[in-house]
Amino acid sequence: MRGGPRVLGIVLAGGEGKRLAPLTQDRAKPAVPFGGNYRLIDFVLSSLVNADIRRIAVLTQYKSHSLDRHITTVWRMSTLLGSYITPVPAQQRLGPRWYTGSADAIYQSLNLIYDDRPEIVVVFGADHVYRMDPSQMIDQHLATGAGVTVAGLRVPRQEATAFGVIDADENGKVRQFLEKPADPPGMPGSPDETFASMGNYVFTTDALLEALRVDAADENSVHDMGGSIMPMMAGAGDAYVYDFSSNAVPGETERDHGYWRDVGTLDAYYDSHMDLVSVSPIFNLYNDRWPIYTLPPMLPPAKFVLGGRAEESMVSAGVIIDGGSVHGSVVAPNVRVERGSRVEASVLMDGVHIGEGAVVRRAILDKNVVVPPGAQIGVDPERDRERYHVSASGITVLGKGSRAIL
Ligand code: ADQ
Repeated sequence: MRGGPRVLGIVLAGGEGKRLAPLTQDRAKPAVPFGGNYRLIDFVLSSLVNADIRRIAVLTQYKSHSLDRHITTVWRMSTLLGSYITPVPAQQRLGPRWYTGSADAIYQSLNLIYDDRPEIVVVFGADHVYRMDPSQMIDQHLATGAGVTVAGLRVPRQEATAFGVIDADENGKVRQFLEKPADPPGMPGSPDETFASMGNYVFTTDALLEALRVDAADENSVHDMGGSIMPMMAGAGDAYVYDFSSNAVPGETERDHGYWRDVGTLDAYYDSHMDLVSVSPIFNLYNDRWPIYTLPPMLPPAKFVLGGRAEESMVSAGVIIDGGSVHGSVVAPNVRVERGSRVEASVLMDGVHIGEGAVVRRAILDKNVVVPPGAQIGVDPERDRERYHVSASGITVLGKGSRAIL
């Protein structure tokens, strides 16, 4: 933040993403491709960089190879100008073990904070699709003088059981923080709504260091931001909620104001793609006033030949639609769609090949999947269940490099 306090960004990018399998079989969840050109981590890093937060440590852990490569190639910053975005592997400073939880990840990487000497530490998750201006949250944090401010999303009370739930008073002061409670409390004046934690926090550095020290000494703690640090700081009266609905990002429309999705399950991941492709999308990637950055591959433009066409779809560079048709889908670079084939309401990742006469419906096809001529996916749900991974709501998913069965 220009002219403001010295801010260090820490991005928690070590999640395993088990519920996104098979997409997370070979890669960390924040490295999962999204929206044709992007990876999930691009959303949080774009929000931080757009707010001029340009010293960022990305804490990685599981299967981090493609994540590390993506960060170091796409997000390289000029250290000469005092900026850096750097992946930080599990440092195992405190013994030969992986991180036990997200707070332990920060605790084991405390040297980053000591080296940088920030006044404010912004700790954001890496698994979500959204646009946010963190500087507005930092402004509120400074105004309240709280030790921590947590971003809250208003959701129907019953839908909040999968989240950290923030029970706050009318002034936004957190009374208690409950990690994934069975029966979330309502909000003052709005009993059927509650604040779900977005997993994004702004800390005053000293308050963070003290909370981590106390937590590390507690042998019974799960050493987790939502599971231990937040309940502790809320209990001490040192936490405020930031209402995400008040966040205004340049160029957003009324439709995509407040868009935030936890794409932790295959169905949520799929639905979030469908949010991109309608005529007036509820999440708009074309807002160039708050861009989502990535490094587009150096490829020729998409080409449509022999009557090949795409409607209500996003089609990336290097794609050839060769007589096939695509509808309501997101198509990543280098995909081929051959003659007489039909792709509907699907997510095709880099290098997917759809053979002649094949049909693909309501499917997620990971990188380099081959659908041989005449194969059908998403047409007969029972048959798909025997052969492939099918999500709770019936989305057929083929893992990286696999070949559909005829
Ligand atoms: P979860 O997503 O269930 O809930 P977690 O699995 O800890 O919590 O993931 C949070 C973030 O930390 C993710 O970005 C993940 O990649 C990362 N992460 C997890 N373990 C890590 C580790 N050991 N090292 C580095 N990074 C790690 C959290 C909060 C809830 C909140 C939801 C919002 O605990 O309160 O509601 O996020 O999605």
